[in-house]
Amino acid sequence: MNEYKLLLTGTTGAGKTTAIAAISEITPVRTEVKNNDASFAKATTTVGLDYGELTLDNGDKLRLYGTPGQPRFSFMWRILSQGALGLVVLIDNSRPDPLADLAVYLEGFRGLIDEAACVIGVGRMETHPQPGLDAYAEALQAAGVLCPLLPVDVREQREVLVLMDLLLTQFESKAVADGIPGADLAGQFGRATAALQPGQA
Ligand SMILES: Nc1nc2c(ncn2[C@@H]2O[C@H](COP(=O)(O)OP(=O)(O)OP(=O)(O)O)[C@@H](O)[C@H]2O)c(=O)[nH]1
Ligand SMILES: [Mg+2]
Repeated sequence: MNEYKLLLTGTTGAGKTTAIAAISEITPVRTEVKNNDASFAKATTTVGLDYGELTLDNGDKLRLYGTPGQPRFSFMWRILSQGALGLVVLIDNSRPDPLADLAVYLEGFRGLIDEAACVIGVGRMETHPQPGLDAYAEALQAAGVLCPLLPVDVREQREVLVLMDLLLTQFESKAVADGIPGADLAGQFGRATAALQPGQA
């Protein structure tokens, strides 16, 4: 059995814990505490990490890790990045400067992004359409990062699955380009999750 580690990162409230809970087949391991930071209105925040699992069609396992959101825990980003196959960056478009948030994660996870795969999901675009996806695409290009970018609502299981699928597909393409036989991860993932019902992950 092979195991693959995927990371989700993003600012506090971007939805890392929600996204992992949406697709994990085990009850996610959370390290939530009551939020005492008045700068964001949320009852709980993750201080360590989130962890969830998803078994692929062939029995291989995806291990899903959510990083702590706050930059003061950024020392953990490096630890968690080790051996990861890819990174999902979740952006909350309702924050004051979400493009600056993106820059923080592109910088903080540069090694992983360059060596592995990444996908950017921008949340809350319905209520906060600006900055638009064009601005994000320009920022990615300026940073020399090539990865899929899409709006996402992490409360929707299907949308979280799309993010993961994009990550696995990229990993597969890179493996093939590097002459390594692909593990058909995206296909395994698609078959494993096809029957998932919302809330039944
Ligand atoms: N209204 C609305 N709520 C959203 C949307 N996306 C996410 N949320 C909510 O935003 C909250 C996200 O919280 P978490 O999943 O705890 O965020 P997190 O990234 O784990 O945050 P930290 O652990 O503090 O770093 C949840 O209550 C979601 O339901 C959206 O598009 N619209
Ligand atoms: Mg969290």
